[in-house]
Amino acid sequence: MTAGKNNSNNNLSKIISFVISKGFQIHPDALTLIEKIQDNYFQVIEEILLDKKKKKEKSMVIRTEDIKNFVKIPNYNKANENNNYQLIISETKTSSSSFPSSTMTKYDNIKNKENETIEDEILFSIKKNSLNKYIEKMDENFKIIYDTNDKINSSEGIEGYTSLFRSRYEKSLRILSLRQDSKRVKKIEIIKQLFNQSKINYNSISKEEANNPVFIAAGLVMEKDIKNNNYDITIDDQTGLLTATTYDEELKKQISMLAVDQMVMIEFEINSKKRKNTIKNLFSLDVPDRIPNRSKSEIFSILISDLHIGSKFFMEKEFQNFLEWLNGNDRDSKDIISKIKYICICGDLIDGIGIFPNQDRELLEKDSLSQMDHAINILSKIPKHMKVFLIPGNHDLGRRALPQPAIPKKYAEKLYSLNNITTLGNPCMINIEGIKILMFHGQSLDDIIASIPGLSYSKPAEAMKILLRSRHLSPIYGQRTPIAPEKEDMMVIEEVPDILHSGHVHVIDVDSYKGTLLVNSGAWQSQTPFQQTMGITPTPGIAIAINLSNLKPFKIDFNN
Ligand code: D5M
Ligand code: FE
Ligand code: ZN
Repeated sequence: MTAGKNNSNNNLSKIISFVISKGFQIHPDALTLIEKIQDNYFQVIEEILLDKKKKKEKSMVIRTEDIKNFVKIPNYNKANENNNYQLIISETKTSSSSFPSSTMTKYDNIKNKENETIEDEILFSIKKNSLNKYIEKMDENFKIIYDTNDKINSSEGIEGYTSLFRSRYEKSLRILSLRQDSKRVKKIEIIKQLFNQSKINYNSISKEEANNPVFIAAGLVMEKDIKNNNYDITIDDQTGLLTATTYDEELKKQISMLAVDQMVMIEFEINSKKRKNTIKNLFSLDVPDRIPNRSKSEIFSILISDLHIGSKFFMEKEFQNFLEWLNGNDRDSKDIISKIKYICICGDLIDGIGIFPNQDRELLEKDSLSQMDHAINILSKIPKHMKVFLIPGNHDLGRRALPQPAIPKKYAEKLYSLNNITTLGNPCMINIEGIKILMFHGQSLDDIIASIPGLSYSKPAEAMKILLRSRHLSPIYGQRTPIAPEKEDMMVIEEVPDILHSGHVHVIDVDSYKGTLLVNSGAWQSQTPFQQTMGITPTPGIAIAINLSNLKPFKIDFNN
């Protein structure tokens, strides 16, 4: 080990000890970041802790956002983040972005931001400090990138929604700013001032702009209006509203795929005679084409969701088959079982009560706490060396509105005593073995399937693509998906995942989009009378296993 590395380990140890001595913890990512500040770590940490105390924050963890809010860190500014982004894009151009099995060797060149040597350094210093919690986490090689549970702090009323949408707009604008053409984006208010629809203000507009009045505006979609031959779209960018029109078939199709309230960038030409703004181009945020991360060794994660324990339709026998399989040594799948280290459960663990009218007719257990006991009993049969990540769905205990906090401890004491289970909020992002998994139960998929032509319950991964394209997990506001008036919009997909895992729809579907693997992990509940009337045909009793070394998915069927 070099002298530099030793120094660095020393510093990291000191930072950890200092933070712990103050009764706090520090997220490994935050540790990496703070180490980049040359000399004033302790001052920065003191200030962050003081600020946390002032704000009466519940979380006792220092995270990267805390540090970014406080200092300008050398070598870790936006430009640097963009470089990583660029690197990923350019690598992607040379290889396929579908499932990587056949192009594996090409992946070796890509430096994984999460896997750089700094992690070894942290591990070393943490071990030296014998901080059991961290050792446990690092040995298992997982990190929680973000957990909405830590940030939930619902504000009330209209005030809350105003700041929620402002936050959505600002985060979306930050994502847009990675595009070259976004430099031309002008505020709607300014465009209106410059070009007053009827007369041009030649003092404030360049000659070129006056002769060729093409502008770009970016805002959240307010309204989409299909006329006979044309399609009107209205956007809001916090400074004003702008309506633009198109007769072009391709653009019309593009508009039909946009969700109301998602961010969009419109290039349009002003025709003052006709008093019309004609759309020339339309861009949604989307995700860049990229090559996903992969684990160094062959490790598997199981993805499941929607058990609905307590429902008459919970397929307990099939789920027991699954548990036996996990615990046993089935000869055909021995190779996989021995390599399973993680299980992600994407919500609707129990069926709950009062979730929809007359639900009690469909319940075997009519008390959600006893359903939860039953569920804990079942989860305790998962082998203890497998790490379980559990998020809530719309049937679970706790708040219903998104983002949802983790299943509250007060309803599930025993769940919290199972050491291999980590309960997280919905949505959340974890990093296991270098793979970023965005877990989201999928409540908004109902709204997306209902409002975007061509989508159906039989192919939920198609609807999941809309989430990635709009860079938002619940783009449409005001339909069936309840959204809480949080100050910050935590549903914006700021960081592009390697895997997007959802459930809710009860139909297994696997696909990929620009390098991200999309998994809807089905259910363990057979068709309910309601689903029958809706024409939803679930595909229950199947688990998805992902080989994290190449993101290859496998369906494992436990129906007999
Ligand atoms: O939802 C399972 C699927 O069935 C999901 O796509 C919604 C749909 N569903 C279920 N119950 C209802 C009601 N009452 N109204 C509309 N749509 C429904 P899950 O969350 O598992 O119940
Ligand atoms: Fe469900
Ligand atoms: Zn659900």
